[in-house]
Amino acid sequence: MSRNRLPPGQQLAAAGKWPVVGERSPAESTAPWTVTVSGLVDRPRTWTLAELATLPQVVRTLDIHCVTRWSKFDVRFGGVLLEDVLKQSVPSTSARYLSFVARSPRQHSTSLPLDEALGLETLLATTADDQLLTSEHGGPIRTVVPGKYFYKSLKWLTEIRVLDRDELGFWEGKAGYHNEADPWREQRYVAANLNRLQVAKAFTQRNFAGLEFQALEARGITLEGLNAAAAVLRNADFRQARLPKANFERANLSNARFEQADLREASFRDADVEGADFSGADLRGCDFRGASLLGVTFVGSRDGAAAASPAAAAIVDSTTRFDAAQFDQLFDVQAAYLRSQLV
Ligand SMILES: Nc1nc2c(c(=O)[nH]1)N[C@H]1C(S)=C(S)[C@@H](COP(=O)(O)O)O[C@H]1N2
Ligand SMILES: [Mo]
Repeated sequence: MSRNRLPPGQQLAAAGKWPVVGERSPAESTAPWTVTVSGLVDRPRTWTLAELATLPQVVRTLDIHCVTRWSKFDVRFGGVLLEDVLKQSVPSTSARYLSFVARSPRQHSTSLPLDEALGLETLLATTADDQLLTSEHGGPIRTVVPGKYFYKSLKWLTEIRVLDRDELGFWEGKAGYHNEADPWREQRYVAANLNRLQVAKAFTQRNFAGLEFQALEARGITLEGLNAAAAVLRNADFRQARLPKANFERANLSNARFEQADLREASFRDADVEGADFSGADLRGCDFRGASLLGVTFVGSRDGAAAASPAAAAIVDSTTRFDAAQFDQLFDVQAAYLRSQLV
């Protein structure tokens, strides 16, 4: 038997109904519609719709799943493959992420890892059920990303930025929507036990103080000066996040991931960072006094990969503060690495 087509927590929208979610219309402009491929590519290019129409046209019948719990089966989307557009621009070897940007009042955006966007066969769609896309559903052109919540499918596409780091989109960076967005794993919001308004407020005010997030997904996020005092952030993923001057005093960060994060002048005083991974993070000016450091990684990675490569070592210098006694909690190679850097 084939697996249930309806992901957990979803309901089918009424027959023939397709709700409009989020922005309802693009930015007003009389300029002809274009789609630009920019960033880490050998050949940046701006396409008119007529030029895009010369690429191979594909039709895909897809199920869409909105994070607000409605799904719609068998929408026939027509357009061109992202892959066919990107390959004309030749992404450079450092390209890892794509940010899709809308010609909309708030320049709405959403992002995906490059490999995933291609692997899922992302479409730049111009038709749905054999009709031109209506404006409210993203016409004249939108992305459609099969297998993700529909918020990863951007209406009114006007730019595809090719990047080496993730830049979180509008919902993901401002409203706590999950950056991976897999409907089969119910990756709706970064914090399962907070409602969307609470999460949105925490992010816009950069104030997580005292809040509890389960396995917060905050990879690549920018939250300079975040106040996360006494927050419960076990298993949080802050890889590559920009968190200078963040306040994590007394927070529970056990097993959190901070690889490659910018943590300059952050405070972890009296925090629990047991099992956390700081490899590659910038820890200049950071304060770890009083923190519990059992099993922390500063050099090499917790996954054992790239153990000896210099990029995998945290940046630590005489401005990074520890109590001498804390080194007893660390594995020998970790303590030796810190001692070698702190002099
Ligand atoms: N430009 C833009 N694209 C967007 C949004 C938005 O607000 N602006 N909302 C997203 C969300 S949350 C969903 S569910 C789908 C909704 O698409 P629809 O209105 O065609 O159903 O578009 C996504 N793409
Ligand atoms: Mo959505």
